[in-house]
Amino acid sequence: MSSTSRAFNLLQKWCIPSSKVPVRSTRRALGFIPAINGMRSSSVCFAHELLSPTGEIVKDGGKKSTVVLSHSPKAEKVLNNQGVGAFQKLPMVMPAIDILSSAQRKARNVSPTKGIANIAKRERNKAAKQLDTLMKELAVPLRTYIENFPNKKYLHPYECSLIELTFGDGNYEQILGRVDSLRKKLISVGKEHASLCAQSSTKREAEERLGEGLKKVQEAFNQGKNALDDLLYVAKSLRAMPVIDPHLPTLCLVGAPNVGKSSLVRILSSGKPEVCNYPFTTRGVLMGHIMLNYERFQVTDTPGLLRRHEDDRNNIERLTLAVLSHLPTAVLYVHDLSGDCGTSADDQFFIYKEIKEKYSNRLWLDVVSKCDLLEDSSTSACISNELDRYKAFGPEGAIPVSVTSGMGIEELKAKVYQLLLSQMTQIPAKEG
Ligand SMILES: Nc1nc2c(ncn2[C@@H]2O[C@H](COP(=O)(O)OP(=O)(O)OP(=O)(O)O)[C@@H](O)[C@H]2O)c(=O)[nH]1
Ligand SMILES: [Mg+2]
Repeated sequence: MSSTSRAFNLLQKWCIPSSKVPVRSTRRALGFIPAINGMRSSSVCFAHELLSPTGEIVKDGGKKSTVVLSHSPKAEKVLNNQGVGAFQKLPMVMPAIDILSSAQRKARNVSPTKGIANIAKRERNKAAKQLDTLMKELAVPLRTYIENFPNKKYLHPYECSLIELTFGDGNYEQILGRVDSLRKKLISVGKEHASLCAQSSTKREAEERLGEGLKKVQEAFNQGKNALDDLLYVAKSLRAMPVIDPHLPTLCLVGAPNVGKSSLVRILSSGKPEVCNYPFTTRGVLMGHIMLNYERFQVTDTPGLLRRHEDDRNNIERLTLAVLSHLPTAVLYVHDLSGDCGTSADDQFFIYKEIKEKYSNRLWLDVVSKCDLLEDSSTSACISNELDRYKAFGPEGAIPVSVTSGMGIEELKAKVYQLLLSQMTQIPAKEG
């Protein structure tokens, strides 16, 4: 399977919209989603450990420990206190082809240990050292990645959800597992052939065994390098995600698809999400900021929610629920009663009731959008049925707005500001 079709399959498997993935060349897919901010990487707990030439971790005392994605309780505490931000600290993953060519160059430049007069001995010493260098130069970067990509267990729950929803459950760990298998394979093949070289009895035999060893290590690398391409894609996607600071007051726009959420984000904040007249234009969590009276607030745009059972929701919808569930946001719920968005008022009412009940503890504002398209409904003031009232006016207290005519926008801005100020008093201060 070619790299491109493999990358495409991966996108399908992970439910990532391929339209959002710019492909730089036919060889590699690039990341697309701007996202979030994280915690200390696992390097924290390996600060006193050394690398052996083979990329294994050797403790100060010389005892080997396996490369594990775990953290000491102390490191875990550090991680948890830091909140979100881990994705900004991910290691830079080098393309597989660059790792290989750099390792081959370094191996070629290795010279035999000085002072060996015997030609056969010198040659077999050089061959073993070259193979050892190649193996080390390939294995060490891989070990660094495995160590420094965070263990989901210690991530902020929001970041954990982002990984699961973006790449599919278990795929993140699976990719890291494949990188680790590749590392182990390289060490085993490299060691085996370095040992053969070291046992050569003539110069010629050492040269032949070196050639064979270099070939085998390279073959092993090429067989498993897909894992590195996938890890590179994961790193780029995660690093590009918007950074949400849970210690800043945040407004989250929620509603059915195509109701005008992104249009409002553009008017209320510095965020410039795409606006189009079709549902699910917004497929990831996007960010904007509001600066007001020297205070900074965050605004998140989220994918639309459809009327369906929670278990049937797709990963794009679940991103919205992840924001609501794991981040202390205030909600700006958008209702479109104009008939323009594609979700009926009945369905919007149903979704609204469900979300409002689930997140009843949130500070909340309702807006009825696209009011320029609505007829004057003042005659309906005496409606008593809740659903009919909703269809005419939206929920009680909803602000009628229109980004097209500007109606209600100043009132909305003032109320949003008040809401965010109230939210500020509820956010616990940053520790440390
Ligand atoms: N007439 C009118 N059209 C609007 C208004 N606000 C948004 N629209 C249009 O409604 C459509 C959807 O707007 P978006 O802001 O992309 O809606 P969304 O809720 O972010 O959509 P998704 O990201 O797909 O869920 C676009 O064609 C907008 O131009 C408004 O106040 N009046
Ligand atoms: Mg949108």
